[in-house]
Amino acid sequence: MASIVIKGGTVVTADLSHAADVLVEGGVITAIGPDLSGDTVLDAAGCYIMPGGIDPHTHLEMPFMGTYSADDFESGTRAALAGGTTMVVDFILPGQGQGLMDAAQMWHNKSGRANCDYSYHMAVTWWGEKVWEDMALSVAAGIPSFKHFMAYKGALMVNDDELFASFRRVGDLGGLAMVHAENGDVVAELTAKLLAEGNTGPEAHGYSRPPQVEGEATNRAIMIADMAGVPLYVVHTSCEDAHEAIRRARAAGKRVWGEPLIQHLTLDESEYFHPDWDHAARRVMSPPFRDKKHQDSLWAGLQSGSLSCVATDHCAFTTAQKRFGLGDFSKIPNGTGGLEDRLPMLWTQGVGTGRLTPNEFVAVTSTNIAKILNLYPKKGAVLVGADADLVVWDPAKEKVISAGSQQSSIDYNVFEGKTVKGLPRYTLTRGQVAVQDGEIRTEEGHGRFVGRAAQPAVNRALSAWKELTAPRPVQRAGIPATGV
Ligand code: DUC
Ligand code: ZN
Ligand code: ZN
Ligand code: ZN
Repeated sequence: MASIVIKGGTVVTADLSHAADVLVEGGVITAIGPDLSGDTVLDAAGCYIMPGGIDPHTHLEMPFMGTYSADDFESGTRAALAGGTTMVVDFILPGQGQGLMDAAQMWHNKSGRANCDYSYHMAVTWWGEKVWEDMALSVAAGIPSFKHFMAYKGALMVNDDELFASFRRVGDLGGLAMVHAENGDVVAELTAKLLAEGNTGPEAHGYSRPPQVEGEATNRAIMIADMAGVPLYVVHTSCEDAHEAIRRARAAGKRVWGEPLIQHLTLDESEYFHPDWDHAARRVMSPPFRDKKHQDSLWAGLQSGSLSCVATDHCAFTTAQKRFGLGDFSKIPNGTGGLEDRLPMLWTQGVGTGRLTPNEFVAVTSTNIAKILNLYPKKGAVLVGADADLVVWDPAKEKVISAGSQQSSIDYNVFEGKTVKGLPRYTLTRGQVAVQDGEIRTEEGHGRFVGRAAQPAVNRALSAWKELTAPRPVQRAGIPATGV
């Protein structure tokens, strides 16, 4: 079997940095140490050898707001690999009334062209007995994390009674509850008011979803998760109000995690006041970009450990799609890209400024989420036996981000014009070199689905409420309890 040796670099993990060569055979790491040899040599002199990035939050080819997100599993994972990310976790979004496993099959059909490995979260977009039953099948099929939208009223939003019932079910199954935390009722009211007063442009988007709607929903989700006895992962934490709730929950011993996005860390609300409508609309996503106070809070959370993972929420729409919202900001498809730029932007603005150490960078881009999602140490590690999902990172390599040279299918880039210093020299996906000195050598269909096991033993011990009330009646889909 042909082997690859990565020579002359410094291995950087979430724990430590040390000079070593890395030997790769059959898609996995088989040795780490001095003076290794192999059939092919990749020169890592001056570079860091790190676990490839894991993006826990993508929406590839997703039906949303009357259209489909523009990057599919092929272009999305190609963009990921170009930027040093070797795994994505995408959200399965069942339609209203659609069974979860039916939706999962649709996602499996789409993901056959992936260039790197991938996993899924399941979204709970409606509630009923069928969903309650399918949740067990989802866990058995390797999809034990369940996302709930507290916003997008009239479409994806679930109410508190449904949230509580679903969270309890997730807890009983040993899964992970996830939330998009914004108060959808308040967002709907503010949106209607802004439009009625003639505020139709993209600059109104931020006013329709102030930090308070996110702070309130984050607090509510944390309390409901605690009562349900389930761990909680809060996606796209964008502001101090939400971060404060997460920080407080963690300090109180609750198993709650927060996920800032690279966009919220590095772009601010002034983008929505750009005189060019297209410029502003291209940056419309939910939650919206915030001001510097909130950005500082997110960086501080990464430094102190109160926030755990940096994601993208990659949900890219072309300019033509964004223009569906001309004359009504609430119809601008929500979402931005970032898969190719997450690692270079975080390295430049985090490690490059001294805000993060290289080890913290690995933790928040790869290892932490691998542990939270029960992928570790197959993913997120540089260890013998781990998958050879690796990035050989050249801290001296520079470029200016430009849509003209990106892998994503869209016609712009929200980071356009930003200089990044720190880029992949090589990206390896299960031992295959997918990026070599900027040249893309991805192989369509190389990516595989990675199923994940539930963690019932871990999760059972979480909530005092659960301990006090166990054994408890089995609650079926919003239906009266049936007894144990
Ligand atoms: N927010 C976005 O901006 N896009 C996709 C879904 C979401 O919650
Ligand atoms: Zn969301
Ligand atoms: Zn999302
Ligand atoms: Zn292959």
